[in-house]
Amino acid sequence: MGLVQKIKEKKIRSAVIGLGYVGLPLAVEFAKSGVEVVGIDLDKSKVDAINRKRSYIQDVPSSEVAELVSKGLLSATTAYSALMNVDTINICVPTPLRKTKEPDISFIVKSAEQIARYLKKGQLVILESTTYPGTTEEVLLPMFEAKGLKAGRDFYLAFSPERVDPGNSRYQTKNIPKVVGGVTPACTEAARTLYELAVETVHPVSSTRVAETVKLLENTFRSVNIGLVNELALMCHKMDINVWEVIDAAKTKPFGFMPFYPGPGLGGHCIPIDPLYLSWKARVYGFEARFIELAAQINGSMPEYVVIKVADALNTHGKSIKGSHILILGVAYKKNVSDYRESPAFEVMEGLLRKGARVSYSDPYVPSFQNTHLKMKSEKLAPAALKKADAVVIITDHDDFDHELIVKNARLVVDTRNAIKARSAKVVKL
Ligand code: SAJ
Repeated sequence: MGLVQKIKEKKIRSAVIGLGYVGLPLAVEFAKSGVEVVGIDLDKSKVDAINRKRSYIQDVPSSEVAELVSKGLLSATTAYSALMNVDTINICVPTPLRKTKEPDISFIVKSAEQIARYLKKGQLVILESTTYPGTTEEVLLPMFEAKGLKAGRDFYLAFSPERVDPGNSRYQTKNIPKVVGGVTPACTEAARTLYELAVETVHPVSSTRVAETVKLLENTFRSVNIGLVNELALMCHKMDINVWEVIDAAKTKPFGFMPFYPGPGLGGHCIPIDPLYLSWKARVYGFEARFIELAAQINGSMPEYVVIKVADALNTHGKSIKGSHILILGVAYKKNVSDYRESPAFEVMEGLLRKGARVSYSDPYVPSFQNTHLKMKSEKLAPAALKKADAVVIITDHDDFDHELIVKNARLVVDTRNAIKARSAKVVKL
């Protein structure tokens, strides 16, 4: 029986490499469809948690993991040798940037090296990690065909961008349309058949390169539009126009407009990074992706702009940053999440500290953090903490923040998210 038929009859075993916010939900969806899934991760604590029927991902209930593990439909291991006994393999590993702002696909390569060791006829490999166009066919394909196997004939190889949005209760793995492109039509068909077991809508495209580029367009679209409104905010400040009022009015247009909002910078592990994968590859072809680079520059300049706004606001109170105590509200990279990767809050804090300020923070989602330059604990957001600060800076507008308490007790508020709706002389907007 061919692989496509085996998939249709669910007579397959599947592996998911990388059990993070993408891999674990995907493994659970495949297992819920009735397929036996083995998760592979280098992190033994993740592997142990799953085998002990516990989830560590906000969007995956432990009850689901427990039920699937009890039924023998889900297990986890650190041993790549598990790849010998599976029919399909999904790669869901991180793709960060190097310090040089160049793509770091080392996690993909390490996974592919392990897959190549065990690759055999009839297997399907799908890369999901966000990466530059060409990765699947220029990096993975040669590694797999080096064994003498031929893609599309002996094994199948495809790319399918992950679209997981952590914390999004409306859109989860099952109901987010899945784009998929194979090295050959037979590869696309095999990958499409697999996803149709677990995902409501599958959208096949003609190649892996198209599928790789789809994801980068989606996130570059956000980065460039955020850069546009950040530049608009800088312009409106110069012209003494309320940019927030402008955007709120513009979004009354029922078609042809999508609101984005200025902010203290671009955080997270997608939007600041994905567009640079695209511009890096374009440069290899001698093409300068100017929109992407300009957006990255503007978005990257926002933390420093916030520091200037704080200095100007303190100045109106006859104070300098030097010697002032500044309370930062919110260090997560966006509202209502605990993830603080690439958060602009840290650049703002470091900018203030360099100018001689004393800095503390309060974030109900981040009890403490440590990164290369800073190690701090969150303060409880109480009147005393607000009163003792010379300035309070809202960096992340968590819904949990009590705006009345803040405005009542703070001496000065720099609001970079337009979180405070009530008009107040002590609130300065971005
Ligand atoms: N941001 C702004 N202004 C905006 C929107 C976002 O300054 O108008 C900032 C956020 O504060 C954050 C950064 O940009 O620091 C990224 O925010 P985001 O809303 O794009 O959220 P992410 O990074 O979680 O993006 C993810 C992406 N999902 C995937 O890559 C699968 C993105 O494609 C989603 O559209 C986005 O979630 C979403 O809509 O929540």
